[in-house]
Amino acid sequence: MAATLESTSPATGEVLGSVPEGDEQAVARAVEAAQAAYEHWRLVPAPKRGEILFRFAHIVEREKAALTDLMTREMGKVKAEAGGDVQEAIDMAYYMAGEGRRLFGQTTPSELQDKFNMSVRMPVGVVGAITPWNFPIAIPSWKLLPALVSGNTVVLKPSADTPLLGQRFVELLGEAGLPDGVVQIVHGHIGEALVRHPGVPIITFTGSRETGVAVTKAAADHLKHVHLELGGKNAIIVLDDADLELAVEGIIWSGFGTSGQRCTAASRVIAHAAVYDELQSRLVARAEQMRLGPGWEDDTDVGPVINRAAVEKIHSYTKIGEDEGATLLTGGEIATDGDLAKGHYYRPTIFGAVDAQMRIAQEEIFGPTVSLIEVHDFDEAIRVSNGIKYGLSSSIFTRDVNKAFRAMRDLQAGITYINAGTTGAEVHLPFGGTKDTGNGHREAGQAALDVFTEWKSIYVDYSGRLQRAQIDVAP
Ligand code: UN1
Repeated sequence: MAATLESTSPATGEVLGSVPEGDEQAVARAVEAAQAAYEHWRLVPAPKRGEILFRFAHIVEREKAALTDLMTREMGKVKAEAGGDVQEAIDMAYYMAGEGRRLFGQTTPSELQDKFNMSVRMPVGVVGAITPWNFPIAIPSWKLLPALVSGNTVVLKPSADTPLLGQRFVELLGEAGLPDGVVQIVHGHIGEALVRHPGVPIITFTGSRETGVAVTKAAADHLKHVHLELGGKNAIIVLDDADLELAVEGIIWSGFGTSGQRCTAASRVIAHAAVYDELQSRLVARAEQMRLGPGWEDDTDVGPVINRAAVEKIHSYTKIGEDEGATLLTGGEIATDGDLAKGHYYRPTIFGAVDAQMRIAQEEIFGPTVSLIEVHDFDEAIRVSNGIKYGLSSSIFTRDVNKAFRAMRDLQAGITYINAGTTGAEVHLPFGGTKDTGNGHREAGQAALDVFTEWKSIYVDYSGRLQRAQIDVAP
């Protein structure tokens, strides 16, 4: 009997369904089919490819409520956030559909007479897309839609924690009119087989730093293009002139939204000494009011975390923080009251008196744990914010326009928010990070096309004679 992969709800442990589990042979078959499909897909005019994405956007809009509900069950995030995740895919589909009529290259003058120069974006072939569970509809859209509109075909490996959403995503692309074979899906723990397959010239991966390094090494033998979106240890700076209530809202949303399981989550708060105490007490009060529960219930503020291993990892960091001498202000425990015991719930956790070098302030926890760090001036705040290996998102709350602009210049991160938390990226701007958050590429916006295309420069000589560049130029 063929192996299957079960999907269970992190909210209740209930089995939601299953999908066929792939192995190395399944990867090989998927790549072969995607290679065959590439030969005709690359020739479909880009505006036509875009029209399919446009129809996909409509279909996902129609399916938004159902996908949102499934996401609250399979991944666990609360209804409003699950709806946002689906909306992000709709937005990306409309945006990339439009790219079908742009995909702009450059035309330039030639240094020679009767010669025409231009550059065009070329598709590359089969893209291997490895997507995480935390944005199970949005992130596949970030990867697949720019890859497809550019003329590539794709083998998608969604997270083993959210296979049903991955499956649904691909089914809806089919319904939108994507030709057979253009997108393949393989489930299970087959990421390495996909990364090593010689027929897959591009790998796009979102996940941990450690896996990102392994992906890069495995892809090196075939000199693959590798796009990585890795971790974060994002900070919100709160200066002494900040609107404190607004800062509290931003921290609660960015720190505990999606139960802290966003690459862009705020896991550090860097507060000026003049507002530190007040901020701390307001944050603790707010965190303690948050209601844990299944994402589909209207009054749930914080949903479950993804699985048992995640809850254990998060809890191990609570112990690490206590051992390091930080003050556990609230939370710090697995929630098991009533029906919560059936799922994987962790209480919103805040540590005070955190030193910037502690492990809880340096390592990605990927859960609802926020560390408060006190600083004494703007320069120290920037130094602390930058004093980590990652560089994804960053934020500052201040009413001083000069400090805001200095922060925009000096924060070492791919994203900076002014007077907003660290989450909330929009699809038409580049998304990604500096330092160990990635390898210099960006998703979303025009920048995504750079991951999925290669430039070709074309020279057309209509002079009817040999014209040698650099030599036969007019004096
Ligand atoms: C992620 O956490 O991997 O800006 C993506 C945000 C979301 C996307 C997060 N729009 O937080």
